Amino acid sequence: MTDLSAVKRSLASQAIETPSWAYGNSGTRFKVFAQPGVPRSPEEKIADAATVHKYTGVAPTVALHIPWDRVDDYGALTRYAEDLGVRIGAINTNVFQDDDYKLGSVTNPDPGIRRKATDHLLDAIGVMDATGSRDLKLWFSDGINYPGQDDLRERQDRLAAALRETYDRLGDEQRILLEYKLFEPAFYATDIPDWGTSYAHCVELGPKATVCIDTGHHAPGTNIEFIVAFLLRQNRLGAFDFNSRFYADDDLMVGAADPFQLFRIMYEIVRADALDPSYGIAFMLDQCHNIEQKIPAVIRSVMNVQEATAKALLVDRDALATAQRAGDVLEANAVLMDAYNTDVRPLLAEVRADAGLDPDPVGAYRRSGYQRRIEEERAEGAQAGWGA
Ligand SMILES: [Mn+2]
Repeated sequence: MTDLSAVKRSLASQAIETPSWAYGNSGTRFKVFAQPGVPRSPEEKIADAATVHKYTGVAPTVALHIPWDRVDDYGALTRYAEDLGVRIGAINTNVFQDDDYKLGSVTNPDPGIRRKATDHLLDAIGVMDATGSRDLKLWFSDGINYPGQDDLRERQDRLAAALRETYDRLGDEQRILLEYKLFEPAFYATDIPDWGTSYAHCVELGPKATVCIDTGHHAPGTNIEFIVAFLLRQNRLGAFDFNSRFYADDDLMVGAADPFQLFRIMYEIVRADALDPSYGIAFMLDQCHNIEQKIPAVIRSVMNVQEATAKALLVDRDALATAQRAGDVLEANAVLMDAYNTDVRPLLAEVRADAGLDPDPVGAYRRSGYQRRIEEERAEGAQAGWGA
């Protein structure tokens, strides 16, 4: 039997990090549709993130992206966030938007460009020192489009050298989260295409380097929960970038495309007792709300993670273990599916009510008048979320 009060405690203490870029305008290569009320500054992105936390109670940190969220005084920005009831989370680097990076950043054949890219990573650790952030998130667009374009193995050597220099600059409490992506923008070979490549570089670097699983960065049909289980066993799972994919790196709301997959992922987390923030996994969203209203979309995404988590916590692990040991295939599957098929919305409504929150976070946001206020206040000078 599952202990319901323990489930509620776990849900109440869950922490999901939202990304600053989710609040700004975003789009595809074809068009960015501007929305009214989007933030014009890092401070306004943080204010929107604090609003999501206010209505969900489980989104206490916001990830920043440098240079999109560059400010003169990161100490002041940190205090600004704390005054609004949130903290600065992971610092995301950007070595993909400069003309110099056409042939790669840290794997570029030109040592001068590699130096520039690595310096950006080192600068980002300086930002972390000021914000008190634990995590440096590294994603590299590096790769090649044509066979023979560059030397595959030498590019790994260049990558390893840049990662080593960055790792050695980390403080005692700081970590690298090394993300991978199968393809795009490189179409023939990406320098960190999969979790195995990321994992191998992390092992080479040391214990402060861990893998970040972006749920949208896999080939169709990839068993992501297997990757989760494997990395947990190796103590190398540092973070998730949650989102949904139908076709490629679609960055849609987590749980929208495949809520069952999200449940299976969260079950592996629960199975490893790795849900509590003290375990050290950063559960982050990495999404772009191109056509839907942004703040309620982030709230909805947080709720989707909560629902998958609640179902995972409801799995009767004793009954599952018994069925598994007995080799009872159908019963083991049924135990898992019983939990998945439970409607956990009333349970989560109780958890929110217990925390003094409205049981309906999206409804509460819509009734709050916040959207109308930001559309008026930010009528002039809205900035694109994908640029500084
Ligand atoms: Mn990502």
